[in-house]
Amino acid sequence: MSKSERDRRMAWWREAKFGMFIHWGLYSVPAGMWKGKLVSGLGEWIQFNARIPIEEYEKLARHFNPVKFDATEWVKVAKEAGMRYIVITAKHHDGFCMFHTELTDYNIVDATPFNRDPLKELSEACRKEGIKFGFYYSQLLDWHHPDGAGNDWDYDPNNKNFTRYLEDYVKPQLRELLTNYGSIAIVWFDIYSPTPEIARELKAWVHRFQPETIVSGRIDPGRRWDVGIGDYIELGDNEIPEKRVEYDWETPATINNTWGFKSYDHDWKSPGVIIQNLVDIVSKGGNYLLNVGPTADGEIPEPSVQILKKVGEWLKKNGESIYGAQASPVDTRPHDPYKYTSKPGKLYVHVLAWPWDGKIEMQGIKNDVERAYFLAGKNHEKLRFKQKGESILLHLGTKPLDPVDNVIVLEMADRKWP
Ligand code: JFZ
Repeated sequence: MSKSERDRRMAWWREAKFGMFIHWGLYSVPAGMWKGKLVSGLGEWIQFNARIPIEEYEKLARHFNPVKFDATEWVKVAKEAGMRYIVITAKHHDGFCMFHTELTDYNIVDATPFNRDPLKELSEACRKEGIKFGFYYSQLLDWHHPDGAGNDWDYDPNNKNFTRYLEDYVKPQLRELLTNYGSIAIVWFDIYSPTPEIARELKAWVHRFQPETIVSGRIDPGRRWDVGIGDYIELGDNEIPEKRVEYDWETPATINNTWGFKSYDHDWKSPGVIIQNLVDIVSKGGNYLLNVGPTADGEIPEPSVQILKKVGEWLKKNGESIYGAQASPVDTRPHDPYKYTSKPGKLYVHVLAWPWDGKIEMQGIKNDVERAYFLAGKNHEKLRFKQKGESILLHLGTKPLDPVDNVIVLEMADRKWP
């Protein structure tokens, strides 16, 4: 894969910066409870954590009837949040398929009273609204299929045949997903192909059907193999690196503490935390894929909707400093009360903590600043500043415009800087 080919494929993704992850499946029915007891751990791992036999877990399908599901509404929530792409679980580790597949009846169309294909409806709604659509696919762990990995309580691991699983199940399902659901922007594999050869084989298989599809980093364990077969590096859950990463990378993140819905996880991140995480990630060159975990009724939990609405309001005023922005060209220290993003000729100073005296001093600005103003300011009225070599003293005034992140634009003399 040439650099120019990958650059072409990644262009929209580097511009987009912010996406919606959706973990939705049978696990949304128990929602973190089993036989009247709370099951600790991630919502979508309940079958593994409670070692639920397939015969019992399958029965959930007859109770899965998400009549409140409205793909247009979900896409509206993503758009209002300022999210530019959506990745939804097609098949998670429990093996239940959220799309109509000929390979098994263990899918939402054939096994539930719902009898509709949410991936079809969501992909169509995304296309109508200009949101990129992708799907998550668990290519190794499958606690339902006899040849899938991970279920040692119903099956004897010694009798499993992963090659058979890959050839007779995974590849045909990927063909269905890459043939029947329109343009697929991303295939978000998880977690890890068993060997680099299989990872390369899966990536080639995806591109046989849709050459422009981006393949996520978790097609392989990334740096652990040092071969990076995916189109970008997928960091750990909610992991934000200390420093800028000189490659395409993404932080997958929960909005509370679980991916799949849990009825009692109300530990929501505030809009402020989400905005500051987004700024931190973009300032280091990454994308932020933030998750919602819809209920068994087919609704995105209202607290998530309200949080995302507030994030979108901030992005409406300050999106220029995020979408298509480059990582900070100036090093900052972890405790600095500001982060930088940049575009040619502009440095965006994200003031994350308002200085009591209304002033901030910045070092390492290796170009002459011509003008400074609040990005969200009505008329971009000029701010007073004093530059001495590479250091700048900026007078912000005593009242912030925004409670979370006030973005100051420094217009540089060199329109091509950095
Ligand atoms: C995986 C899944 O097991 C989990 O249910 C969820 O879908 C999440 C997005 O992805 O969990 C992982 C996989 C890899 C790492 C961490 C969590 N990792 O490499 O640090």
